[in-house]
Amino acid sequence: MDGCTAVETKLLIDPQPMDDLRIVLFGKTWVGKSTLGDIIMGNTETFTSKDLSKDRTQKSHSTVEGQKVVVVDTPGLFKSGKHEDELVKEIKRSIDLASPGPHVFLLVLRFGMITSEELEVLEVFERTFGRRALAYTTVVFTHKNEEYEANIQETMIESKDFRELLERCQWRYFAFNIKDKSPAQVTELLKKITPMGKDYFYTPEMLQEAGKPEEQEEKPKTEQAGVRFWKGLDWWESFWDLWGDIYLEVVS
Ligand SMILES: Nc1nc2c(ncn2[C@@H]2O[C@H](COP(=O)(O)OP(=O)(O)OP(=O)(O)O)[C@@H](O)[C@H]2O)c(=O)[nH]1
Ligand SMILES: [Mg+2]
Repeated sequence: MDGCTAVETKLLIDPQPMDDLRIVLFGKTWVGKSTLGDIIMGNTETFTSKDLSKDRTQKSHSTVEGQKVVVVDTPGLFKSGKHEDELVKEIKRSIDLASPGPHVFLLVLRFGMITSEELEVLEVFERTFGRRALAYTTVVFTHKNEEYEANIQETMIESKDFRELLERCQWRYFAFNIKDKSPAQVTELLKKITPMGKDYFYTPEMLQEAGKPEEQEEKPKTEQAGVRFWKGLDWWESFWDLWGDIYLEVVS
């Protein structure tokens, strides 16, 4: 089982049932984090409630098809008038709120607007939670529309930033259509982001390490992709069948 840490190897052999699935939402302001959080929780208006401060990290929980889900919504990046240090401090509270630590970060991006600013979102994410957090991250594109399937191919070919962003998240992504209120879409998303075992999560210790020189010097390791990478191999194969030739053409 080359490339797996001891705990990951144990999880592959001995998958454990999840008590709760803990999710942290992260992204630029106004991309749809709170809306996504509410839909995951079963079409509530928890995070989009007018009474909630948009500048605070908020937690809520729900049960989706028998699975307890904890969602932590964070304030949006790049809001005018907000100092990054203060914001990052507030966002870091998400790790305590998702105690003992989130199984997954959803990096929420608005599809179709992948520019250097979106890469900057990823930079802030890495500065906040450290490079190791990428192994627990799935990109969620909001604003999915009918043209999405055609657009994604075009965007992938044309936008180096887009490819770089997805590469750094090990090509884990999901396009979410907020107009589709059926539970099937949420079930599909949860299936994609659920790790193999309840003990595979980002920890407060990793947060402590984030930004330290050792972490910055650390090269990305294949094992950091973790259990979800291995679990996602079947997905990867079908993805590669579809896009592999195009990708090779672009990089060659
Ligand atoms: N058409 C469309 N509108 C969306 C989508 N997602 C969110 N919106 C709308 O975009 C606006 C912002 O959504 P929010 O969920 O409040 O965004 P946010 O990222 O939580 O914003 P901040 O809390 O300010 O960082 C709302 O008017 C949503 O209804 C989407 O996928 N498609
Ligand atoms: Mg919000």
